[in-house]
Amino acid sequence: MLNPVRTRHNLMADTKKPLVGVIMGSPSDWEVMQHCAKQLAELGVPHEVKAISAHRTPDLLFEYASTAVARGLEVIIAAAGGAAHLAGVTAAKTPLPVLGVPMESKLMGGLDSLLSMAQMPGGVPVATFAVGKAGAVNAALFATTLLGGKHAEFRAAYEAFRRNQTERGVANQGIKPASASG
Ligand code: RP5
Repeated sequence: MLNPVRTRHNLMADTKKPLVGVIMGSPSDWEVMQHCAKQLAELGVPHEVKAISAHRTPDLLFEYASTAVARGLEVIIAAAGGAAHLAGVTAAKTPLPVLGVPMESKLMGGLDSLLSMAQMPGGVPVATFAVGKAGAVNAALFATTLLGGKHAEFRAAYEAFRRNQTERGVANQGIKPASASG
């Protein structure tokens, strides 16, 4: 769960001015979205994390999205589950790229979230990622590649991440077959 001392809709996850806004429909999404924030932190990307709901706090979301450019944000990552309208409504109120992360849901395992997020009408794009942790991490990586087009340090950080990942894969090719006795 979000650390209650650090939530309050204004958590700065970095002392530098945030370039990425990570928002989620509920503090209950933090269990998954912490992996997004962790990945951004590991890449040195200044970001902020907030719980804002398209349904429960719509005015707050409108204010957040419509002031995002003026506040210096360059990418917004929006996570929500179920009737997952957060990313779409955010995209409707900002010209910034919006990356959506569907959360797993109790009813349909996140398929409802995925479709709610992905099936945007033409003209208002949301780049929708995989359900759950993989989507949370990939949204962070993708946000970093977007920033890399303008900021050389984030391009370099992303390239180093990919290099390390490949090196680890090359070094760990061995699979230990399960023993017959189990
Ligand atoms: C969505 O409803 C949230 O993004 C969350 O995934 C889901 C459940 O929220 P809570 O009832 O746990 O606050 O809006």
